[in-house]
Amino acid sequence: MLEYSMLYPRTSVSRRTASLDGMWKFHLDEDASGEKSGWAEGIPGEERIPVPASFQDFYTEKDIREFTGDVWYEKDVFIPGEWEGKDIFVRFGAATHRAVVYVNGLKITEHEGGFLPFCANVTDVVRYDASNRIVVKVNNELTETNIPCGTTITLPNGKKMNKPYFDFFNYSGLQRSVNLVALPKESVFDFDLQYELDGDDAKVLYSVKTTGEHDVTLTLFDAEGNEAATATGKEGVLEVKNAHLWQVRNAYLYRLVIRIMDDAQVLDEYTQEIGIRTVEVKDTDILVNGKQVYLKGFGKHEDSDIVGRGFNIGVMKRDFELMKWVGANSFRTSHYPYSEEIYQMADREGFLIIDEVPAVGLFESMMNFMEANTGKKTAFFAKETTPVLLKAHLKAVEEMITRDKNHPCVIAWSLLNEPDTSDESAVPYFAKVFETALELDPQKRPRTFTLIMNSVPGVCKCYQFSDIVSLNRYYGWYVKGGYEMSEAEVMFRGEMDAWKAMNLNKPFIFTEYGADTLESEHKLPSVMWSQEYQKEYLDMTHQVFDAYDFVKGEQMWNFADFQTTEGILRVNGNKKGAFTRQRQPKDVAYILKKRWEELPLDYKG
Ligand code: CKU
Repeated sequence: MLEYSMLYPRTSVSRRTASLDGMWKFHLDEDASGEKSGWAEGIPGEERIPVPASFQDFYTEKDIREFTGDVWYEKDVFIPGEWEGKDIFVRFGAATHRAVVYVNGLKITEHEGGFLPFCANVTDVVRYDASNRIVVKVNNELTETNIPCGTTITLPNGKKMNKPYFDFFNYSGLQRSVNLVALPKESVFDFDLQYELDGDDAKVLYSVKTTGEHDVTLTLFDAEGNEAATATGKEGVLEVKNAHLWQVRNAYLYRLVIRIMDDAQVLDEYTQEIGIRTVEVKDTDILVNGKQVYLKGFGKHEDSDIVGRGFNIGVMKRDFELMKWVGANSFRTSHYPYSEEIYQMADREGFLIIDEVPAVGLFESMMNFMEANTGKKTAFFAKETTPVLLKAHLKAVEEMITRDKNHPCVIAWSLLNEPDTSDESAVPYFAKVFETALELDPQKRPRTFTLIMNSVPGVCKCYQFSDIVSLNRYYGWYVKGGYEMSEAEVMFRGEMDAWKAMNLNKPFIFTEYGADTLESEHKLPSVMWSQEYQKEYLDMTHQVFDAYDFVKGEQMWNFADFQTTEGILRVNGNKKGAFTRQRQPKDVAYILKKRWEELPLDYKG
């Protein structure tokens, strides 16, 4: 069991929350001397920075944008006297990639992994009706023993630099909301839900974990606020008559209220919106509520101007409006679990999410796919340090599933993105990751990982672990682009025929396909990088999808242009977006809109 509850912070009769978002003091620690210099008690200077946000894109100095090492944040917070007697936590939505938290000068906790929440239990150190100082040291170095993978070098001038093994800018800092949370001594710690549909009715099988011995009661309210079911006991069943199902792009949310009772007294109350729906894979179908669904959508990023990877509520809203406009019904949280608010919105809007753990870069070098066809022998999982990486990976899987398991929008777990699967050493690693996810998920959702371009039949040693086989394919871009596109199509069909011949009896989806396209470039006839070429590339690729019955979904790379490390393959970022980074459509968005509005939800069903 995790040390602290992953439940989203909410105020109720028994719970209090206070947002700590806003301006925080900020300082770079160029020579990693913060602790020695007493920064745990307070950081020097008067610089202030917004939270949540990546720290990189506010400043005009390149040394700040590229800064690799420790950055320190500080905020003084007043803790009300009425909270005395409760358990007090500082909850971080995420700190990228690792953090140490000090409160009133004392070290309280540390956390490894930059995309999942953690809490500092400060009950024993806070001063009530007084100001308390929170200081956080955040470190953004990349290693091969934590996810996402990369390395950190020191330049001859003494400055450190990140070398990601992945294709997105190493944004970091306090990129998600920070909350102060007060919980009663006896509180709801976690809960699990499973669904069974029975004609018009549904059963919600539940189990609740609390920090004490008192009994719990559950009440389910429908969207009008009427009571739909009740139950008592830490484990049991909510019987819902004439259940309204949560459907794709037609969501219905119930409100679940969990109470810990001491006779008539409510010791704790926690409320969450839930959706009644089932998910399963059967033969080559993905079924939601027993009905076939075809996935249409994107691989996304949390990425926007100025705030970088910082959660931005306005960008979230715009992204959902664009996804609805273009006729999408799903997205993958490439390449890390996103901010919790995004899942809440997907629950409400009826989008399907493939939830991805930050296991990206498990293949040396960022442009690994450029080497993929050179025949170079690689064995990422045969390193001496692999057991350390696996431990961090499993912990992230546990945190992600615990955090996200009760969202109806989450229909599958993506456990790795484009790992090196060409060597046998990957097999035991995959076995452990896939088995752990199955154990942890009460709903036993389908598991997948995305296959890099050279993970083809005969090479990939790990596709058998996937319940849904997810392919990232760039025939016509990284392979045989431009005037050789017809040859790309032949190769693409060749690969698909090979998968077909294997008769895996599993659904296949495309989790990536795309072509870099500059919004400024138009050219007739097309050239690579022009808007015309992106359309031709998509048309060819879609024709191949349509030719294979076992292909049950398409998520284009990428929803929008996004920032990457600078280099000769990227023009100020990855430009494969259907939309620009400012969320305006490229021409191709209209092609997608036409196609996706025409394709029925049960396409190929
Ligand atoms: C994307 C084999 C392709 C790997 N894929 C990963 C993703 O993060 C990249 O942005 C490729 C790309 O090259 O656009």
